[in-house]
Amino acid sequence: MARNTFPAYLLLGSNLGDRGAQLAAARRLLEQRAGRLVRRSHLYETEPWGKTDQPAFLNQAVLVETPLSPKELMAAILQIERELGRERDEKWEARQIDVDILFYGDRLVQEEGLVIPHPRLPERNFALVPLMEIAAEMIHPQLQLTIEEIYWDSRDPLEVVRLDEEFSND
Ligand code: PH2
Ligand code: MG
Ligand code: MG
Repeated sequence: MARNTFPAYLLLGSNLGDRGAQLAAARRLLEQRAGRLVRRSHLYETEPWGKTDQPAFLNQAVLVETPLSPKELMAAILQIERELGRERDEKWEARQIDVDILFYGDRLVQEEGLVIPHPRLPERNFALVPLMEIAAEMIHPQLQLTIEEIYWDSRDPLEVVRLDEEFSND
């Protein structure tokens, strides 16, 4: 019998090494371990948010239909990040790969090390713009606004540039 699955919206990011290849590797491993990747945005080149003296990021939003619980999904993500060479040092340091859970259906999760929906989403165009491409009408379960409306309210000035299909690595 097929297990129930849940729609998890993830944001992939990389600003060290071969950024496009690392995002592609993360998508492959997510598909193998977390569930079917049913939607994905274009890649976006984004100015670094928070700690600004670091290289530009590539970011991408994806939708995974996952049978995993939020905790299991987070564990799978941490393992994938480790395998792709991520070393966790300082907060917001440059990284080969970062995979953040933005939404897990309309579930609210507040645990040590895992808060869903992602609390900083409304302040971050590098997440809102890719997510808007695949889920503009989705309603944020706490804010009761669509992703598009949250983006209209965003005051983040940083630039987010959509790349052409040919940069997508597959
Ligand atoms: N991730 C961060 C901090 N800053 N800036 C951009 N443009 N893209 C990111 O993915 C990003 C960031 C923390 O994870
Ligand atoms: Mg992050
Ligand atoms: Mg992260």
